[in-house]
Amino acid sequence: QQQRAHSVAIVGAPFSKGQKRRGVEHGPKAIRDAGLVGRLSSLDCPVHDFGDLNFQHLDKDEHFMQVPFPRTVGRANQLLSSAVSRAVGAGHTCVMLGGDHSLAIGSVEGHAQQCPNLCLIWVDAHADINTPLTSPSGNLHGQSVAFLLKELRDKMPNIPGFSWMKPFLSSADLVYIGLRDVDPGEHYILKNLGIQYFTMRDIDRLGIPRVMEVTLDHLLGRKQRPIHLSFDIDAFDPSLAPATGTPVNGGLTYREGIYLTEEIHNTGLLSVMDLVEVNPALGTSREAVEATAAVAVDVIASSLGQTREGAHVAFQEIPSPT
Ligand code: NNH
Ligand code: MN
Ligand code: MN
Ligand code: MN
Repeated sequence: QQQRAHSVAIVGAPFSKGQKRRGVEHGPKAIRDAGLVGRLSSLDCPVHDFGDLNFQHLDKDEHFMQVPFPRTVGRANQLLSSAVSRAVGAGHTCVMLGGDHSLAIGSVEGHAQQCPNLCLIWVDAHADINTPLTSPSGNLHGQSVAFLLKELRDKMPNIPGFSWMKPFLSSADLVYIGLRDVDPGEHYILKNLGIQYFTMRDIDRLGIPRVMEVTLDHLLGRKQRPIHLSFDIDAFDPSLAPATGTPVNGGLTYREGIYLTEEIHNTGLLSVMDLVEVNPALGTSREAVEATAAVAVDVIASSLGQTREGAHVAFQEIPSPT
């Protein structure tokens, strides 16, 4: 169905300390350079570009267990949380450009301040649900969801830098799409909490239309509520989106990704979207980086109402000659 175009706020989050590869902090610039603002303006959404947040690196930020830069990541997310909360509070649909996926902690938390009944769709090759005790890498971008879930409260140690937030999300209000690289501890958590997830195998078996039907019914079947879409670009196949830190073969096709986001737009309930893990330093060529950023722009535009069918915004009738 056709929805009224909401105003869109863009929040750039140039941050990379949730993982070990530098360069992902240049993601917001790469996505903007690929023409994001122009594309959204042509959808007749008023666009408010809030610019990029200014994150500080904290000195004296020792490892906590295996986790690098906990205070720096915690502080960055606190800043992002208030920016997202402000944007949503002002009535905008918010688009957060990462940066690495640890930023979803602050983005979802800030969204929840305004919309405590939100639900979360996590599109990713990875589940990002390690705790510091299960994580094989220590990296916080692989642990974001564990910070959000009430059910994992007793399994999370007190990580320095995160005392400003408490877990608030129920595992029933989360669906994963695109998984294909899940760590053993993560698999146990997914099964133990009974989380709804669709791996790439599930997409092969069911097809993306059925996956979206079940996803949206699971989250919205009982009651309509705001959607938070957290989209990791590595959900796509590396042939489409090579410029990312942890590519995994066998990802979403372009058409699956666009169908997924069209369906989310059609709910009329998208409230905040993250687009993360575009790393311009990792493409093998300038073309590879530009292709990755272009896919990111397409997925954002599609989430916000760009359709493959077209749209007759500028026409009330078929123009007649003379
Ligand atoms: N699961 C791995 C970890 O915890 C990899 C996470 N990397 C990601 N997640 N890119 O989306 O470190
Ligand atoms: Mn719309
Ligand atoms: Mn991720
Ligand atoms: Mn990922």
